[in-house]
Amino acid sequence: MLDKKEIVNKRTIDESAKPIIEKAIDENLETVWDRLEAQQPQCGYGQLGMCCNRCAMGPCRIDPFEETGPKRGVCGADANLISARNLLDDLLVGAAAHSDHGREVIEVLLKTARRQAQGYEITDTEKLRSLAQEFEIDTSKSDNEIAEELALKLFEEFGTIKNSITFAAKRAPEKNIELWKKLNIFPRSVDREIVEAAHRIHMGVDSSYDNILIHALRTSLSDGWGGSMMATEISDVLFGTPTPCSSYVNLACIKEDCVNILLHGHNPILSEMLVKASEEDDIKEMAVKVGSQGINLLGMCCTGNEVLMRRGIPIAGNMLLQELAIATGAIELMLIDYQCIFPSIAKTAKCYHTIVVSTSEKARFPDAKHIEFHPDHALDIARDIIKLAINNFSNRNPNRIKIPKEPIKMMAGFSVEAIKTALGGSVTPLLEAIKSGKIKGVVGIVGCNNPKIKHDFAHVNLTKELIKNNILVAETGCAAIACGKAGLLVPEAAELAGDGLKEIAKALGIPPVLHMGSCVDCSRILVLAGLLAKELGVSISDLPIGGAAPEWYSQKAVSIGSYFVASGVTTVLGLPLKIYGSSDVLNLLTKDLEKIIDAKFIIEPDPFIAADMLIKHIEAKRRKLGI
Ligand code: BF8
Repeated sequence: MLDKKEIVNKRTIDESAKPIIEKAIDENLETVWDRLEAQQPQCGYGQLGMCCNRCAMGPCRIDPFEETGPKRGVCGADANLISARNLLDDLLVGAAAHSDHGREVIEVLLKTARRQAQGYEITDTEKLRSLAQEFEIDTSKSDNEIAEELALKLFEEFGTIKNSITFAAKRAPEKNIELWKKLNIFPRSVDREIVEAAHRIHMGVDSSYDNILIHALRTSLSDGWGGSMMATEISDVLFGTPTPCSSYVNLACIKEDCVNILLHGHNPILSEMLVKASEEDDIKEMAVKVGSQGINLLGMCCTGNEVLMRRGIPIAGNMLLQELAIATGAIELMLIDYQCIFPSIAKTAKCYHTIVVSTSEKARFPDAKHIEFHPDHALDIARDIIKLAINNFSNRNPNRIKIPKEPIKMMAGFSVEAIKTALGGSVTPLLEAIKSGKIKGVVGIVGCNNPKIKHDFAHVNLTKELIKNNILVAETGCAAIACGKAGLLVPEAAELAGDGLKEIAKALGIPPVLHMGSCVDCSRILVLAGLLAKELGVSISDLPIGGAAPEWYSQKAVSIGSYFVASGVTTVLGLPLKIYGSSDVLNLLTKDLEKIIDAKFIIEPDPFIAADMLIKHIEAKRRKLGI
């Protein structure tokens, strides 16, 4: 039986989380770690990807190891088909989540252009016009006219008329496009690939596991070069393209003397309005009148990343900290939109005074107060939500407040545009540094937390090992937040890097680990890789780069990992895909794929071994390029 300290140390390396995990244990608050424990042992068939609950002849399960166990489901599907269908199911859900988020941002762009959205404006007109050029829109028109036409054209990226995703056609290197066309995985449109994926996994449709997995790659490309990329680009148009900024991270960003509002979820369209409303004088006065020192907006997960990189709003933590933030007893209101929000979060909040406000019509949560978001009166909605938080300040129980000390400083905002600016206007100096060997390569570390892995341990240790070996790290999502908390996202962290990377980071005054945004902003990593490959005249798969999702949990991460691989970026996953019941599927994704697309998945839970593998992979790519 472990004592409290041992339990805490087993769960996390985040010093700001440790005292709050202790508090949660003392207060008998159920958290994600307790629920994981209650699920033990988890279903072995599920872990191997060997159960199928797709139709009413089932549920069926395959026993791949026991000789006498069933080898086919009632419909006749074998282990290969069941695991491939399950994987595509996960992937298409993740791609849909990113892309539906993207569509909502485009809807706001259209309403903004038509002056039907309250509080929004076009912030980055330069990006608007450069996107207009990519979409062959006449740029002599007004910003609003361009924005309207662009929004309508982007909607067609979801449809079936054009049959070609524009960003994939225009931004990917020629060699990638050729290969995608040869393999018939060039993404036709966002909705088409996702709907077709859902169709293929219906009983009696695609019954060939490799054909299903090939379509999985195409679906993922429609996310990375389609839905996610549109979410990124149009968020930049509306709210500004991120530039390097400094802020703070961890649970110590919660302020005892302020009205604390936590912005949790993914889409910046409402949280941006909360930031705006919180700056209004009458709102500020109202907060002071209830005895607080003001309003303290805080981010969490990817909504947090969005407002961090554009507004410098401090970020309280990554996915596993959502319950702990509430357990500090000092959060007046948690605003949620969608994705990565525990379904039980409002139940958790009931143990404290925190009000959870759900805002999306498509994401209702039991026990949460629902205030539906509509862009046509977004600012009014934001004001109402802030007032609700202010009026809740007096309901705190001062005896139950515990806030850790020492927020950690971090830098964010490294969009591709910002990286180019830091390098003097192009990616050429980065390529020169790579050619000279000062920077050996680049690894994108992305994705989530997962209670099956000690919180932040894999992110932080993988990152440290890579920068020590002169590999520049680009991060998004909860990975970026983890490394922010570990003090790796400040220029001073260059001291932890190898000599070459240290020299360059110091000369530019940047951290050796670049925060590139939220999870939809993994598309920024694709754009950067595309630019590097185009400049060298090679395919993305020829570059000395890699990807990693060391603590992934979500279906979105399955899609991201897959579009990295489909784009030519070999990617390490810290937790296994649910494919181990089928040696054919496992072999295809972790070995044979390399022969087809020159990239593959590596499954490796140990971050030190994973670092070693990525370093070797990068060295091999360098040798092949002759650098
Ligand atoms: O989209 S990294 S836990 S918060 S899924 Fe979720 Fe994973 Fe965090 Fe952002 Ni991405």
